[in-house]
Amino acid sequence: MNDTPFKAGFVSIIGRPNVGKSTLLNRILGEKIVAVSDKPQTTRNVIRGIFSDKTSQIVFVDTPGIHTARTRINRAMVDAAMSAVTGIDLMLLVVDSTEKIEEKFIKDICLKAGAAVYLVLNKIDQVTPREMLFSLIEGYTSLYDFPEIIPVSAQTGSNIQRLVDLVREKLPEGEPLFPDDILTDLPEKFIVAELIREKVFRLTNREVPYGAAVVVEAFNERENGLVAINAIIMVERDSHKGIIIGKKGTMLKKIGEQARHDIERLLGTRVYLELFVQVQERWTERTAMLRELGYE
Ligand SMILES: Nc1nc2c(ncn2[C@@H]2O[C@H](COP(=O)(O)OP(=O)(O)OP(=O)(O)O)[C@@H](O)[C@H]2O)c(=O)[nH]1
Ligand SMILES: [Mg+2]
Repeated sequence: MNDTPFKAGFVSIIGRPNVGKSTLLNRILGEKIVAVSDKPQTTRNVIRGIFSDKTSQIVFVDTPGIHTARTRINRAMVDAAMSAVTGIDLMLLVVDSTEKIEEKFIKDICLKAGAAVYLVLNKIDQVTPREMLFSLIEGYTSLYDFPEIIPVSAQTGSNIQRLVDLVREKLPEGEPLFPDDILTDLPEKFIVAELIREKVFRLTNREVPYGAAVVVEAFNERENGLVAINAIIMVERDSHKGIIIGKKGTMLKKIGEQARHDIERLLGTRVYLELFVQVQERWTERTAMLRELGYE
């Protein structure tokens, strides 16, 4: 064991919206730190998740899905994703194996990549018949000389260990950059806001989730071990506020209950969570607000 060199490095997770990048990060870490939903453009920031074991420390960089962005906030999201294409040791280009191959997109990203690119074929649990996988792999092989093409299911965990092993092989020898017991370099407050935002994404529809942001205002550890958290859900319109609160407050209660469950799991303590809803018109187009929320 002692002659196994320690490996360390940065690995970005890049791809179209909704292909399962964030699900993959949570699965590798074994904890939920980033929001996942069935709606595209769930992830808004670049978020580093740190995987540590005896022989390696791998900093995985989750990114917003790359798409043709029209609004200001979406442009900021795509810029953030593109910033993680370089300055890394390896890129995981994630695709949905139930979708058809986007030749131009794949080639473009591979050309811009500042490091080797592994192709990750996600959602293989949805591919039937299995033989389809072979023709898919052939198709991707003819596009670019990927050192590895790895079929996985981030949802079921299938082949994820193999993926981590292959990532480790490609990383340089080096010392860990972070303590081995932290999951991310972001403050707890940020992850808490992300978990609350996930519930808004999952439980509301149409334009409501896209106009919502979450800010954690207070995070206090009480003597009895309980953590008291106050957070504001910011929305763009009065009508959205009504939807988030719901009939007799039922929606807000549901968001709060589900978020508290995830936060308690993450922190390993009991949590008292209080949520407020506030209207901030057109915040998704306002530079100062975007900057304040960490989106620019
Ligand atoms: N069946 C199946 N569904 C998956 C798998 N991985 C992710 N999903 C689902 O795909 C949807 C999108 O997952 P996300 O992890 O939020 O996707 P993303 O690529 O991070 O999306 P953005 O943040 O919007 O760019 C969710 O409904 C996931 O549950 C998988 O391996 N199999
Ligand atoms: Mg995501």
